[in-house]
Amino acid sequence: MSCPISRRALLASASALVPSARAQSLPSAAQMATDRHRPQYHFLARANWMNDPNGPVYHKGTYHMFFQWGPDHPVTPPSKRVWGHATSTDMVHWKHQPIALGIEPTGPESKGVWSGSVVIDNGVPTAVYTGGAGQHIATSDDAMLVWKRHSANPVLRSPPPGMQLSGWRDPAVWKEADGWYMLIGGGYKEKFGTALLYRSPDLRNWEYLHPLASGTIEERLRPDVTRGEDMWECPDFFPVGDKHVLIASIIGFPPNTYYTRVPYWLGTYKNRKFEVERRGETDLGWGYASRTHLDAKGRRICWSWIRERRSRDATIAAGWAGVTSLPRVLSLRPDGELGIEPASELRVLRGAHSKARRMVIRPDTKLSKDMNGDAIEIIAEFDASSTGQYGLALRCSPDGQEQYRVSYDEPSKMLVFDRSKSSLEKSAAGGSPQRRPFALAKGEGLRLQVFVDASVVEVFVNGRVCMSDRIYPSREDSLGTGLFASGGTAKLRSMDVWQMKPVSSDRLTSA
Ligand code: DQQ
Repeated sequence: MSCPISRRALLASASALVPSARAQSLPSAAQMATDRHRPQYHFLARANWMNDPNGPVYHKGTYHMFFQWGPDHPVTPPSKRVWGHATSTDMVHWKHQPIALGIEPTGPESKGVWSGSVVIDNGVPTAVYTGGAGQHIATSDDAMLVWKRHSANPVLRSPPPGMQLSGWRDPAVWKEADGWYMLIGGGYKEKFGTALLYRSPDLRNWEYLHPLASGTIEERLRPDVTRGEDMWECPDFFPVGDKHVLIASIIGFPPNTYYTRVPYWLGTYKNRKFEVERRGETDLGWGYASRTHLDAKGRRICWSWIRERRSRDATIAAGWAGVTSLPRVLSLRPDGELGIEPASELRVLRGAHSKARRMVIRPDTKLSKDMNGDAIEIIAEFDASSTGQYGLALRCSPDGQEQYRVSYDEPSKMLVFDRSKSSLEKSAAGGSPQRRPFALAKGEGLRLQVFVDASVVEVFVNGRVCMSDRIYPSREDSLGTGLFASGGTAKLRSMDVWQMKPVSSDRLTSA
């Protein structure tokens, strides 16, 4: 199916590819291309603000990534949000495309185009999303470059009658034998978040069924959480093995003011009811608004928005904000837990390789200079017999004043992510170390798979959890990689480091 392109859509797309007048006082693409905090192999917008991944989908040999983009400014507001678009054949190398869904001159979509999904409806790519207010749909052809909004938008105008909600947005859509199903994220005012289940024969007419889950499951599964918090954003729901997984991004009290966690709940889905059996986190750090899709091999791929952790002024000066995580493969592990691992496609980026084998880790172990870098992948395996606290020091300055630490504290069975010394620039570092419970099974050694990419650190631990963080070392020579240990005897079994190749010549600042 092909859609005629309107004059307005053409203008919107063209202006998206040229910095707007408003953005001209901000850094140029050439400046951003030399910005050492801007990643080399993570997907990110050409410039300005980016947040949630929207409607990632694999269709006819191409991966499409839509995303919340504020094309006019590095922070929002002032920038309104539209659907940016990029395509890839391998989930690693991306090409920016014109805006898919831009701001409308009037109506609810004049305020912004918010999050949602893309499904293929009888061969027709169809976006289902929150358009400023209410749930909207738009259709496209196989290239997904030009989208046509449905004339009856919003196809769903308001929450179920009588429900007092603190939010109602970010539809996730899937197909079952008897039709389309959709979750909309919401929150019972002053109580807890929820994900409301709807059904439709045609993606246009929706019938509300019931909440698939709500914050009360948090209270039941995690005694330390007393309420499900304010609102569940960006829900997602999908099968993994013979189980189902629900994801929500929880924004907390006071209403809608701070992002908290992105838990997943794993359980059994039967007769439109979801019986939760376990919970976990899709990201222990600064990932948010996780969205999933099936890839060419039928694997479930999860993407998250990795937020900035520097001041608003520094963000504006940089001219860009927000990064998309690496593609993460979700699976059901034999032990019943959800597995989270980086997609093997990323190996294509591996360049020069260096390795270390078997050593007792000293308090401050220097490694070969070949392992240094700010665009590297590390796989470090430690002996199961290791005791005390041990781990990796990343982006270290030669004198150790700047460094980021990832470690395991064996006595307390905690993973520790410590950015307190990651930058001498006080507003870009700090925060007490994050400590997250993580128990190794008997005989199980710690395995850290770490991706460092300029200001991004992504850590995968034993294929069971991951964590993303942001760091902004002030010194250009903060490139060292090291090992450290204290309070016990820790042994490294093996460590492999690859220098990673950039995915573009200009840090993805152009098409
Ligand atoms: N961001 C979107 C909302 C969503 C929130 C708008 C989550 O639809 O609830 O950019 O980051």
